[in-house]
Amino acid sequence: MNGKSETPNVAIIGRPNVGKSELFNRLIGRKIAIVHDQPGVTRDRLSAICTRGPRPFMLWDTGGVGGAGASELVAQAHRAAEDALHESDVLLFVVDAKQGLSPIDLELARLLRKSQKPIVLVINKIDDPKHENLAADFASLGFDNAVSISAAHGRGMSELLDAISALLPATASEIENRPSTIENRLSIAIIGRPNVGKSSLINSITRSERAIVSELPGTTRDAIDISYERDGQQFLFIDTAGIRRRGKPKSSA
Ligand SMILES: Nc1nc2c(ncn2[C@@H]2O[C@H](COP(=O)(O)OP(=O)(O)OP(=O)(O)O)[C@@H](O)[C@H]2O)c(=O)[nH]1
Ligand SMILES: [Mg+2]
Repeated sequence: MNGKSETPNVAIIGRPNVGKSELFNRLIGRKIAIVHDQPGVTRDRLSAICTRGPRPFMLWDTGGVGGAGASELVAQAHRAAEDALHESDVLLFVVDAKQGLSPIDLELARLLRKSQKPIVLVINKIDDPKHENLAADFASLGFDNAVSISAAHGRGMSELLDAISALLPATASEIENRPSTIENRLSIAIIGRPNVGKSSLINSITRSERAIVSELPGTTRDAIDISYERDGQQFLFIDTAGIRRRGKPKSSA
């Protein structure tokens, strides 16, 4: 994360297993982050530009905060979330409607408020309009901006994108200013013919040894930036659409 780019930063924060990575993937439109039914899966900071809303922003997935255990992994996830919190323009505080309000949510709400950043309370796992009443549980958290969503089913995404763009700072400008200015960031463009496995290559790098493979929906149509941080080194992978020979008829990217 950086203070130099004009692309605003939006961080997804919440306790483990609430669906942060699922939301990240949904908003980016690609299955980049690992989604798994087990808390503490996300460890590294992962980000990509979200262009689905009225204004582009850099979206950050973070590790769950408040997980049990004191392993180095847990500590690492906490640090990443903390950094994301401090360096973001808008925070998406994700809670799990199926689980209901937990003491960790209360603690996190207090912590996030202290940051004085604009916050959207994102009440996830409301897969069906019938379950909309589950959101009431979180009213006591007292956030002005709250959106009920289902990251898994894509419910509530346009409401969420509207809420985010209403809170983005005025100085944010266009995607041309994407953070290639970050010092020490290694930018790596992945180029090749269609279907040779460019996206899978990036995925396997960012997923590291914990790879859980899901099929990528569709093909890459535009270049997409995927920021990745590991052991303090920042990488920017630029996934490009496949390059075809000239003159060949093309139906899609
Ligand atoms: N029913 C339902 N399940 C969801 C939804 N979003 C996520 N899940 C499930 O919740 C579990 C955790 O999802 P993740 O996205 O990995 O959660 P996370 O918050 O990133 O977890 P950590 O990275 O471990 O902190 C997975 O089994 C998902 O399939 C949703 O909208 N509805
Ligand atoms: Mg995760």
